[in-house]
Amino acid sequence: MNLKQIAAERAAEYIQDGMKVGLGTGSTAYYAICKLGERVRDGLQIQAVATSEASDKLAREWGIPIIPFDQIGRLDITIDGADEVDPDFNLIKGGGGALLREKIVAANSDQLIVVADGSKAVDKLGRFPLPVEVVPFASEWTFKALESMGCSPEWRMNGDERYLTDNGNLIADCRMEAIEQAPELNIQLNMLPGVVDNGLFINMANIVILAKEDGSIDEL
Ligand code: ABF
Repeated sequence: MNLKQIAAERAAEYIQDGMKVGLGTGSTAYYAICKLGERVRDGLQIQAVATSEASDKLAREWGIPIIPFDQIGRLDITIDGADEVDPDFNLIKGGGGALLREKIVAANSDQLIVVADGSKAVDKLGRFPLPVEVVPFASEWTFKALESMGCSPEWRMNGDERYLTDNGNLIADCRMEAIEQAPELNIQLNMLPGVVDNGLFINMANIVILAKEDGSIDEL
């Protein structure tokens, strides 16, 4: 079993009958969805919402009941991956492009369980480029505003085209190297009119499950 799978399958043990569950996105969340799918086939009764089209499709293939977000109500637990986790459990997410739905689903959950291999733990956020979701209208204006803030943005590309999120927006990956004041930056970025949201998840994670090289688990 690889490290991502070890962390994800441990998180899946938190899910019990009758729970409403948020399904994350990415290669670690993938294993959590598969494990939950196996358990659903064995009789586990849950309802779920997915944070991306890809996770929605995977969950449906496993027979996990997917409910529209506006009909499911408050979620008990969301299991999702991360690109970086700092000692305060603040996160960078969105390397997979699903940060907006991930943040909405996490905000509507009693608990957010973050699953990752140990390499995602950092002392300070920012080495991983911070994804910022930008509406297409006036996107060059927004890009310049990000530059003026010192964020060093680069448009995420998909071949020759700009990458589009599941919501039809663009992503500017901001190469910050080290983020000194993540809570403040989160607010400043989201105050820019063309920014829909950014990949800083501040005070949102409740439990972090990191699988380490030796196969042991840090459950924090
Ligand atoms: C999602 O998947 C994202 O927020 C994050 O960008 C990514 C983590 O990737 P992986 O689990 O594939 O390493 O959770």
